[in-house]
Amino acid sequence: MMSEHKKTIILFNPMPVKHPVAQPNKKTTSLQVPLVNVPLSLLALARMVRERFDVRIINAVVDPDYRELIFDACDHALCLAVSSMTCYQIRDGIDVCKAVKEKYPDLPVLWGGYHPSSEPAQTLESPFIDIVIRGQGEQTFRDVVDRLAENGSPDSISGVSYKDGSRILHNADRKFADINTYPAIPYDMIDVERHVKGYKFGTRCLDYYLSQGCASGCSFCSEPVFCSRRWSGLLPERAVNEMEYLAKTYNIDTFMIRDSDFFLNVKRVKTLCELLIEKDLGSRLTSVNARMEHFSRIDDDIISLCRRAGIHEIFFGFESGLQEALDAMNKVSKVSQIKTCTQKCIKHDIDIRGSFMVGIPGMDVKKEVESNFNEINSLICAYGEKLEHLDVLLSFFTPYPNTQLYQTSIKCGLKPLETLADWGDFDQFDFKAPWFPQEYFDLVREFRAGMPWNSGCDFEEWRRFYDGIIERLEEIG
Ligand code: B12
Repeated sequence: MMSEHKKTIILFNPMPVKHPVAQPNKKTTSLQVPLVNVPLSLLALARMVRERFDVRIINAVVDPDYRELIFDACDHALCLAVSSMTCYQIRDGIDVCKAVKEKYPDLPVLWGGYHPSSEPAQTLESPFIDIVIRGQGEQTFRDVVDRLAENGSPDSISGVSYKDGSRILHNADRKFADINTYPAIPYDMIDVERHVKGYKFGTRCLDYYLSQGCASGCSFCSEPVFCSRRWSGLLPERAVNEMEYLAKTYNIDTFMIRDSDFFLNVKRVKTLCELLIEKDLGSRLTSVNARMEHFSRIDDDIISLCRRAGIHEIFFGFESGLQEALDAMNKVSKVSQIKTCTQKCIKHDIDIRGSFMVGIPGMDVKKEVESNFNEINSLICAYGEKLEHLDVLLSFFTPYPNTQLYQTSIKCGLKPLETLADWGDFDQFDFKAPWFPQEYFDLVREFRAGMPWNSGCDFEEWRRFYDGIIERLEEIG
């Protein structure tokens, strides 16, 4: 069927940040947080409806004229579907939907993704949003667009919240699905060249994921709110075939792995690695997420296998050098596991990207800051002159909707965020919690700016800088 006979579905990924913020890593050629990403969320939905609808994928990060593209598609559209995390995407998404609703008041506007899934009722209180799809989107989205195509309402479709006049209704949750039941992510629906980026080990890096969800219950994280600690992984054979296809079709040398809990099933990881070795793709896997309590217990044989299969970099959410903070985050991990993981990675020539945060509500701030500085310094000392093999991200704790630590933050003085727009305008960069004193806040920023990847300093310069910072920390309070 020609596309003009099909109804149009507009899939939109708003800008995640107000201004480009990607900082170059001064020890490698990569950006700290590459903004250009394959819109995996939109492609996951598009694969379910592409046969029957004319699907337009609009990604603000690579389409600077995204507003015009959206308006051009609205005339005969069935719906506008927006994906949003808790960040500036909300503000950009609201602005676009407001403008669209002014011109096309009857065009159904759907929102999905982590933010609307965490706060469905508050999201629907926005006058520019009609339907929220909670959790995994694939099947629910397909059911909703089919219903819209018949001019029906989304009542009884599980996983949906919607407006009926002035009432907001929530249908039952949808069961977490096995991602093997869906077709492959349709990379052919985007211009892949515009999404290929340089990353550390190579020049042609592409985003890919092979599991969804997370089984852990960290109290600061949106993942348990989003998927109720469910997890589903692609069968190893399928994942490896997909990677082989992508590597060959698009000449990809590096896959940036977007899973939240890659090492959850070690037996599966082993099979996957054996298959990757057998295929000999020559591709590297980077940013592979590992939980330190799992990784610190994995046998050396398996880690060596991972390295041979192409795993060159692991991302650890170390989160804190203070045990009380890890406990408050419900991390189920020990500070000592940071060292164990580091030693294992150094032994097997796997780089580390590790993230830490300060500002957890209820902590003794001085102790918290000091422990984090110490732990980061220990990591830097473990790598010495080889700092291009390490990258540390240090941020301030930011409350996310409906998480346990959001509730704790309110008790500790955070003003509740009462509307969708509040979340969109909430400055998550360097969130300054009311319980976090300004002088510590400034010192943490100075420490972060001085870290080798941000300042470009060498190991000796770092040691001098660190001693100076610790002296200043002692003087506070
Ligand atoms: C890639 C990624 C990014 C990319 C951009 C992604 C994008 N959408 O534009 C970048 C690197 C820019 C990014 C940025 C941020 N990210 Co991010 N990111 C991810 C990551 C690793 C993968 C997302 C992904 O593509 N997954 C695969 C797709 C298929 O899954 P999905 O996005 O969940 O989509 C499914 C459902 O959510 C739903 N769905 C999604 N959108 C829509 C839309 C509609 C209409 C429907 C019906 C359904 C639907 O259906 C999809 C299929 O099931 C996730 C963690 C994870 N594993 O998911 C974190 C994650 C989404 N990010 C997160 C956060 C917090 C951020 C930041 C806001 C903060 C930060 N410091 O990281 C920043 C933004 C500001 C900044 N500093 O740049 C949180 C979200 C929490 C929340 N409440 O929003 C996550 C879950 C990580 C975490 N556990 O904390 N991120």
